[in-house]
Amino acid sequence: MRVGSSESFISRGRIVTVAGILLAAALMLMAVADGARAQVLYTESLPGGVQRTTYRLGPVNVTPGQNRIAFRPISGNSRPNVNGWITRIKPDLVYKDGSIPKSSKVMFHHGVWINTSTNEQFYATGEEKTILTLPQGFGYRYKTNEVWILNDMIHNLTPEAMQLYFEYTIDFIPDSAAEADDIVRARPIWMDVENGSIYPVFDVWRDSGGADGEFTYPADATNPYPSGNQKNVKNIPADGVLLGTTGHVHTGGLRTDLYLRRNGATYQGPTCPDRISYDDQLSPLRAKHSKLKARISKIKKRNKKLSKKRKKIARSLKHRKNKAKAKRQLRKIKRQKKANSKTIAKVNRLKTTNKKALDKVEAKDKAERDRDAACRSTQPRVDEGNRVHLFESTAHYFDPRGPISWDMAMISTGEDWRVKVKAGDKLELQTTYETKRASWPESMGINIVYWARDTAIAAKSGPIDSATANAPDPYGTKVDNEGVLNHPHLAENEDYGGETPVVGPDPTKLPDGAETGGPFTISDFVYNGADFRLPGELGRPPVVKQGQSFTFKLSDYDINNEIWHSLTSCATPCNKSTGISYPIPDGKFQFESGQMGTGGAPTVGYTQWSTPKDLPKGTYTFFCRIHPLMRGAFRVK
Ligand SMILES: [Cu+2]
Repeated sequence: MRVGSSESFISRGRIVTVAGILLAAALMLMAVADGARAQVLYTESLPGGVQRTTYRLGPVNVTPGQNRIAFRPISGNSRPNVNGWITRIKPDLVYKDGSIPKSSKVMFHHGVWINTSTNEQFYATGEEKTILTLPQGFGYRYKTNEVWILNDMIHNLTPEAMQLYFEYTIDFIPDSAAEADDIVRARPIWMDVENGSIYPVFDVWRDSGGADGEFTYPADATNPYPSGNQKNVKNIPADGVLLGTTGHVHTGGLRTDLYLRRNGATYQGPTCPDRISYDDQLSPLRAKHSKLKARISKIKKRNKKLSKKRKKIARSLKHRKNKAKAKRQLRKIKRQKKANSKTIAKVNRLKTTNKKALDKVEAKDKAERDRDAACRSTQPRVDEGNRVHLFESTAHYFDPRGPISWDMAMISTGEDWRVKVKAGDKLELQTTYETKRASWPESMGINIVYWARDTAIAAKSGPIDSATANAPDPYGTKVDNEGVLNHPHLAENEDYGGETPVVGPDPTKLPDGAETGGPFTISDFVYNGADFRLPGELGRPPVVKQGQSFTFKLSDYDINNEIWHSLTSCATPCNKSTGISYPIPDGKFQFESGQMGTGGAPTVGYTQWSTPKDLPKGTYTFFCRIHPLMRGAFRVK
């Protein structure tokens, strides 16, 4: 990992408690300039007493290049106007005419729906646009007198200002509907590997983690929780049943894994018969096989030598004085070769016999291993003593280039996923990112887990569905299953980039620019003095001698207008078209400035940054993670 000269980049996370977040939210509410007026767009009646209503919140005046965390009230007009039950929420971010912007232009980076009356973060979505669907018969309790706040982050990747609206569809069963009596109260548990932070991120560096090219947080992190507080763990406060969950990861993310720990619990499931080991039979057969093989090749080598010797003698036969002696030698070689060939044939027969025996035992061994694996795949995965695996929420990438883009959806638990839990149980979350392709700064790992207390289930007037009634103990029955895709491919993600026309020439082929390390000022979405998109001499990479660094700073305009930028190394030439999966942080030599800016998350708190001094000679390309259209280059000589 290589980061620049500013130490604070590593420890920039501002840690606050949930109460702190709510206080910050209340303070920022006063500062929200955007009117939070909403419209009810349309509403329809579905079976089961469900009203499906689409609301709008906005307009939101999105400033050029913004990547800002905001808190805004979700007023009475933009949510149900009677008490009842929420069973589904589907999010979007739209233009005034209802069309959805391309993800390569503007992204709904995060949206967290906070109920400050109950202290619950009950719904969250990000670029992956997760839809919350509670299982049939369960609902999130809603009252008109509660205070709702939307904590959102709209990421404008372009220099253009725009007006957008949050648009979301809520399925709702009003208390007046007969079906409302039968709804069981479902509650959210916010699981987050960096829980408690207003901007709960961690950095993933290329080639970090395991040899498998994966980095798991917190397991693979060095000292992830210095305060000793296991942020990725939450207590279950009462006996109940888990109902469903979906993960949230950023680009590069592969999955989240949800676990449960119960003090003193051990594996209680059906046991698989011990695997029969064939090692005692296999090892002598394998040893014999390689020994015989070695013996054959040794004799073959000897024969080759003899052939060479024979040829040499035969060639020189004319000139020899003692022809008889030479002929004797030739006859002797012939005899030796013949004897060797005989030995080879004999050893080969032994080898064949042995190989047959070996194949037989190997087939038995494989069958036994397969049987054992198949049996174990039906058992709960209990590790580290009492930690049992509950669900893997996999990131499914539609992007043909793989896990490097936002063209993805998470795998959610299926309709029948249920887990019986007890008061005092602990949920634990971890998340895994790929580390072969690139670095992934500012990553997240979050799951909202919905559950119902046993008391709420018992209070239900109607019959309980069989999945809930028979919710299995995770130590006795395997509960993790394949799950279901949260949503299909979304058209707004079809702008991958990485193609021609290029945004500028190949900077590695440009002549040297000015001999200076700056400071270079970033303004108007240009790395002035080091931006290879500029024409002619202006676009030539600046040069320093090895051991020196380049310094970049934000313009006063950008600082004042909260236009934050990064310098993130990308693989040369880094000059292809901009899209949701190009460029990515895949520079051969990694450097990363962090999100330069001030005023708290998501910025690093400084506005000037210098490149590492240990850059090897060469031409380096970089881009801005916030505005990937920005590209720059410099050269070390
Ligand atoms: Cu930028």
